[in-house]
Amino acid sequence: MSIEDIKHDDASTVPARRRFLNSAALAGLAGAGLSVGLSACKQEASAPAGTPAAAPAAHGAGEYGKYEVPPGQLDEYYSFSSGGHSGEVRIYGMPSGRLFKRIPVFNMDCLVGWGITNESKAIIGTKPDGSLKYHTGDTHHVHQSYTDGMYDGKYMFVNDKIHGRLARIRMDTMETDKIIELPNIQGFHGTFPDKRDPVDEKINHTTRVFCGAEFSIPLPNDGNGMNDPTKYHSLFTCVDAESMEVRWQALIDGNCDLVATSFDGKLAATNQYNTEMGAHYQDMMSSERDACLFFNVARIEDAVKAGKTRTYGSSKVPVVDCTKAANQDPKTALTCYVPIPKNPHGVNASPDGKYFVCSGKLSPTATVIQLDLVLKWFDGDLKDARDAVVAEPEIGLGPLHTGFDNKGNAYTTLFLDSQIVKWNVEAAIQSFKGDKNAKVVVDRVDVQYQPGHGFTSMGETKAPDGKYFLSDNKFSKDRFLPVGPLHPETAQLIDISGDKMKVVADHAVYSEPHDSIIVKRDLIKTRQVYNLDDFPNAIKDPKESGVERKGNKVTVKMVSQAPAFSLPEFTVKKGDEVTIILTNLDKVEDLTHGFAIPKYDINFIVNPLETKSVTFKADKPGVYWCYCTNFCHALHLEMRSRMIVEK
Ligand SMILES: [Cu+2]
Repeated sequence: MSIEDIKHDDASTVPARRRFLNSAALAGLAGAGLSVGLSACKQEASAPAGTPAAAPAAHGAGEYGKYEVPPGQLDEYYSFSSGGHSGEVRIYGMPSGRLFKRIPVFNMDCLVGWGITNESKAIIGTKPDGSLKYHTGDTHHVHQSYTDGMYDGKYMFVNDKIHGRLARIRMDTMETDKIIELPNIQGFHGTFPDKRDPVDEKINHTTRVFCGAEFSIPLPNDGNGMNDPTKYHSLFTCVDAESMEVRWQALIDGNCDLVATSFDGKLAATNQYNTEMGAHYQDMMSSERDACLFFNVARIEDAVKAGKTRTYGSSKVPVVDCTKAANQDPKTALTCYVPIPKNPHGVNASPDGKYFVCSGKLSPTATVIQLDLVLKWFDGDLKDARDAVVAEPEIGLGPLHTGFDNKGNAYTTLFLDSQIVKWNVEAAIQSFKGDKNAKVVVDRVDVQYQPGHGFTSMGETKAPDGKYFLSDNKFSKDRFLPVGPLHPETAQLIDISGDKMKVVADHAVYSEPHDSIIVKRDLIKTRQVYNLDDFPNAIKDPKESGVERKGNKVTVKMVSQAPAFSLPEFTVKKGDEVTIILTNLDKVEDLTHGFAIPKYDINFIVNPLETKSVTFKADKPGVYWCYCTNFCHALHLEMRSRMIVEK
């Protein structure tokens, strides 16, 4: 038996894992038998085309060899992944699954000094006393900015579900450059940038970011009406992608979950799982149908311009009324509620620009909504919003998220079945019309275990390449060496290029990824060094180094050039408020220095030609050896400066 047989039985009739277990029981020494089969297979297979001759024998050989990246070679894709309640974003290489970078966003990070330096504190947000407003975050969804329906390598947006914040990461440095807090919402879950301007047809790039609030709260949430369900509402928020200011919010019925945007820019949508507006768990599942809620962005912005808005609490953000009651006439409606089966999760845009697909979660179906029919409803030419649904195939238990290839197929994660199901969108539409011969479900593959998000390579652009599907699974159980009670998560790589899906790698990922995008490497252009002019407080010449005093406020200016800081020592007095400004004048790529002050809880890095600063109270007299934490030179250990705090 080869591994091929095990993984690719007709899984629609015999789930492959059960078949495997049966076979294993019959074989008795299944593990041994399998490993013999595998090694034999590895010896026989020849290296696939494109594998360099110099690659070690262990790489490039065997049926999984082509999914490995040999030493010295680069991955074909970046995978950008949210980090869940770690509050960060991660960058992996695909197909290798190698972790390249963890970008601190809403969390603190002592590697780079995120949450410690003055610059990062200003981005995260502080209380009046200068301490961080929040120390926690929960990132769920990452999406990049678009130009002409493709990633443009400019920005990446990510949500914080806990505190209702949106962050922007600039892609040239892959660092967070802006964080804003959305007013009057809780449980900010789904987010998606638009793909072209909804109003100005000439602007064919991302201009706005849409944000869905999952938890309804009393508006305003000021301690009044806490037991009055009619006071509870969710708001859908539109943020300007460039200024990162909130442009408007929409008051809706029900809640928001995930968000999708159309390629023509006209529509944004959110799936809704609690149209019942239940405040308790059991109340949230009583309706047989919830909705996918479409926003007519241009009409909403006309209403904002016309002043048909209100505000809540101290927020100045204009709020438009997008409830059902206020939007009865399609010809003037700002929103269209399309009924779909109960408690949906996930809404994804097909790359041809025609459809949004919602998953059932509590229904074994995916719902295909045709966007031009939604626009027809807004024109008053479609009688019933439900008529925009053009297919609703039964695909399996617990469908959550859908990715797309370049051949008209959709790939949906099935949480309860622990499978990925491949189904054909046009066949589903034909079947919905009554064609009994339409073969909707094309293939299934088991994953280990309980997949949440799943995504195809380039699948959120107009040009998916149909090569990979990545399944972010919620449980890994027995797939990795045990590391205590908290298991690693699995991102399983699936080759979707052939007729049959094939799981080709288990990548262990640190808890807890939710969403990723897989981006071709040539679409990302990073910079290797900063520009001194990017920092108004840069110390451009070592001669500017020194200590300046204004009362008890002391500024210490210095530069780093391997293997020395420009000030071998500096003196301050107990009680001083000390600000240290450090510019790294090394311009060599990758020559980063660190700066740590023992007992003062300070640690940060400065990349080539970058400037950072920290401010602290010199409350402990004595000698403190500030040292370089980031290996930089043969004399790295000698790279120090002595801080003397006089009594
Ligand atoms: Cu150094």
